[in-house]
Amino acid sequence: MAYETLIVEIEDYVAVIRLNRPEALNAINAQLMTELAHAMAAADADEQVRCIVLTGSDKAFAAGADIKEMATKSFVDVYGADLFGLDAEAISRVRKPIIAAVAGYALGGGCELAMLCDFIICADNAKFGQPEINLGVVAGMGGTQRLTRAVGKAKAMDMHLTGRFMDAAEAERSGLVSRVVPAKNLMEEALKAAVKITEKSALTAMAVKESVNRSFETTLTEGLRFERRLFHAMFATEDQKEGMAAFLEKRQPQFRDR
Ligand code: CO8
Repeated sequence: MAYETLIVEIEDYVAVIRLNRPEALNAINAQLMTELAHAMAAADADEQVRCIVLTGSDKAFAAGADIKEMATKSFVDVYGADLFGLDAEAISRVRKPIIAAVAGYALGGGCELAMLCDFIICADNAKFGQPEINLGVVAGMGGTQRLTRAVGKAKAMDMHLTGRFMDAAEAERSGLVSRVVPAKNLMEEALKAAVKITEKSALTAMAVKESVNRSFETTLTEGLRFERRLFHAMFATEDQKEGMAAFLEKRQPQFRDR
C-alpha cells in the first residue's frame, strides 16, 4: 500500500517507518494513524522484518494529535469514530519489537505514540510533553497511564498538570527513554540496536516482549508465573538448544526461529 503520511523502508530485516507530515511537525491526523496501524501490521506480518523502528524528523517525532483536524469536532464525532482508539490498539498488538527513535518534539499524542513502542532512544534535542491541558483536554492515547507507569506519579502529574516539557536528560533520568544519543547519530544508534535484535531468535524476542508487557497488566505473582511458564516453554524450541550449545561451544548461535 502507498502511504501519504509515512515513508517505509526495509533493509537488513529492519522496517523503518518515518512519520512524514513536515508541514505540521508530524501532527497525527486520522489518516496518519490509520496508515501507521496498517504499516505496523504489514511489518509484523512480513518475513523480511524482524524489528521495527518508528521515527519522525530532526525537528519533531510528532507534535501531537492534529489540532486543526480536531478543533471543531463534537463528542459524537470523536466518540462515535472512537478517534485513534482502534488504530492505537492495533499498534499495541504488534508482536515484533518496536523502537521509537525520537528527535525534537514528542508532545501529546506524539509522546503517547513513542510510549506505545517497546523502548525509546532519543536525540539530545528531544522534548517530551503532555500539554493537552493547555487545549482543554486530557491525554487520549495512553499519556496518563503509560507516562505514569514510566516515570511515576510525581513527574506524570507535573507534566500533565503544568504542560511543561521534559528534555532528553530528564527523560533518561526518569526512565522514559532507554538512551540519549547525539542528534546526528540518532538513526545510526537506533538501527544498531534494531540490528542487534534481528540477530536474536524472533521467537524469543516475541516472548520477551510479551512477558515484559504482561508486567503492566497483572499482579506480581501472576506475572512471575507467566514468565516462568514462558521460560519453560522455550525449552520446546530448537533455538534454546542452539543458543545454549553455541555458548558451550564458544561460537555465535545460528537461530532459526524454531
Ligand atoms: N496539530 C496541528 N498542527 C500543528 C501541531 C499540532 N499538534 N503542532 C504544530 N503544528 C503546526 C503549526 O500549526 C504550524 O503550522 P502553520 O505553519 O501552518 O501555522 C507548524 O506545525 C509549525 O509549528 P509552529 O510554528 O508552532 O512551530 P514552533 O517551532 O514555533 O513550535 C511547538 C513548535 C512547540 C511544537 C508548537 O507547534 C506546539 O506547541 N504545537 C502543539 C503541541 C501540542 O499541544 N500537542 C498536543 C496536541 S493534543 C494531543 O496530542 C491529544 C492526544 C490525544 C490523542 C488520542 C485521542 C483519542
